[in-house]
Amino acid sequence: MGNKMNNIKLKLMFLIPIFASTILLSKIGISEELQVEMLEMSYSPEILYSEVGDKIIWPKSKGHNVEFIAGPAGFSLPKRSKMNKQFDMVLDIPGVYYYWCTPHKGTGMIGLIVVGKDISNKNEISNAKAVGKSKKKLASLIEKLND
Ligand SMILES: [Cu+2]
Repeated sequence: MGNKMNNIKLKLMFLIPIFASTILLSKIGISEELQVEMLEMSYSPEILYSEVGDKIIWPKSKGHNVEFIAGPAGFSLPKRSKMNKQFDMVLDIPGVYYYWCTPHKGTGMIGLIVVGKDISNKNEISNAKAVGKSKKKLASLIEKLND
């Protein structure tokens, strides 16, 4: 009897960590790392499609940064990123996000991220503030959004 109990305890000691790490691994497995390059005067891609929980990385690029302007309801705007530094962001709310490069917002250096294929807030995004050439650019990016 005592032996049997010890056996069960022993099995649990092995099984619990296996279950826990399986859950952990499957969580890691579904989130990806995606990159947006900061080129001369634009982001690439200008529209990034991601899934909830993906990590988005803007590798450092001289003279550029990332400043979020709008996103879906419940999204609180992060502090704008430092110039010449890599910026990482995990977006957990489905919807369209809009950001620009602080020094180049007037020349059309803006980007959109669509999380979870959800474009239900695209009208709010198209009404968000835009400066100079970014007004036209924002309208054209909104037009390109996939349903
Ligand atoms: Cu820039």
